[in-house]
Amino acid sequence: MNFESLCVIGMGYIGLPTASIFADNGLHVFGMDINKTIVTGLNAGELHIFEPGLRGLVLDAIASGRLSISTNVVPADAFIIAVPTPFYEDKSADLRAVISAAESIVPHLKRGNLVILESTSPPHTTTGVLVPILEKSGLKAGEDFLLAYSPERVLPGRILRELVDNPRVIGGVNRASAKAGRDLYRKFVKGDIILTDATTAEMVKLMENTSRDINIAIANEFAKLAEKFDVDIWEAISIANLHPRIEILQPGVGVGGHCISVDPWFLVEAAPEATQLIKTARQVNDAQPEFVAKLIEQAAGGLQGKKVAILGLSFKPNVDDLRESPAVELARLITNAGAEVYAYEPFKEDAAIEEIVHVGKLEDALNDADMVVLAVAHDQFKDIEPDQIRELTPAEFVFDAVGAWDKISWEKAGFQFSGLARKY
Ligand code: SAJ
Repeated sequence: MNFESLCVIGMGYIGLPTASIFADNGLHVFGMDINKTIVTGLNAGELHIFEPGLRGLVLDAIASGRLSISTNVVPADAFIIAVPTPFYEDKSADLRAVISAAESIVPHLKRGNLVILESTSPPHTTTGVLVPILEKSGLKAGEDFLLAYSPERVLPGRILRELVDNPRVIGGVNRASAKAGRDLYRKFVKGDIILTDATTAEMVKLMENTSRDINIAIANEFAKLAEKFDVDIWEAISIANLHPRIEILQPGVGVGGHCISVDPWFLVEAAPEATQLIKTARQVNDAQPEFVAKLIEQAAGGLQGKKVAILGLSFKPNVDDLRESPAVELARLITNAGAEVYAYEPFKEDAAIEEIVHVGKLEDALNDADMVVLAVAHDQFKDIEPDQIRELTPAEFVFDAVGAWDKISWEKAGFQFSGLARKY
């Protein structure tokens, strides 16, 4: 099938790069977002998200006339839904954005169109939720129009490269739909394109993120054991990983972001009787900020009245995304323990977070601190020289929650150094 025009619904971390790459590869792309501020900003060349290389790509696509962004869904040969699927308080999937995106397509849907859902969704969302909505158009899915699920699987921080190079799964409601999806994504995807059915593709995505969550949970549990047995977890993991069939991930402050800390719950909700391990792993990772906060409290000999500089608030290194961030949770817990927290997040200097004083400069976090906590291993923090920090702060204690700093150098610079399961 040949596609000339495309409407991408949702201009977030996935929709915006996807729309821009399609435009860069010759399609006429209409980007749509319900948020007027985001749309106005993008049209003025201001991106609401940071991702390496994205700004230039978006600006070029707009300047070329092949990408236009508005608050309206418009008729096109194909539609991609790339909206968030968060969860409710009770951890059940909140599909409101997916549902309203599908509803907004209905008036524009024509015979021969292709609709793709990219948002991570519980099993059966494509067949059970999207089909009935889209068929309100009077057209039949798989016959009059084509419908597929194709999960995004890119890593924040490497989105532009991974969109092109990663293998892509396309699950159609029938074979013709999957093949049409392949024709669309072939415009830019260099990795393998694997065709399957829609529910398998939904499961694949959830299995990937769930298995990563479980692997991080075991690393976090190993860190707890290492604390108990006075072992340096970073050394222990590096030795264990020399085994040819072992690849233990890194412990840390916990698991955040909009994907891994959310997606496993979709499986737990869909099949509570079959997901004990998945649920426990989620609970282990959710409890990690509290575990780390206790270690920090011990290291500081109590937090009441202490001034604590927290370096990093994003959910992982080198990104600006604060969603579900365990570092933010850690900052809150330290505040609740009686400390005055000054947090610095270089990728989001203007972040406003309830209960936490967020400063725009590293110096402002450090200049009065009793303790410095490294919560996110941003490259620029990893490269910090302890001697330089010594000049900027009177702090006595340093706590490295992410295994990034060299204990001996910090001690040489006159700090009392400790960290998550650190001995060396
Ligand atoms: N983390 C650890 N230890 C590790 C690795 C990660 O504590 O060894 C933490 C991170 O700090 C972060 C969280 O886990 O808080 C998740 O980070 P991540 O880098 O593992 O993953 P995300 O959420 O940025 O992206 C994941 C990716 N999924 C997999 O690697 C299986 C990505 O490919 C998906 O596209 C993305 O979820 C998504 O959108 O679903």
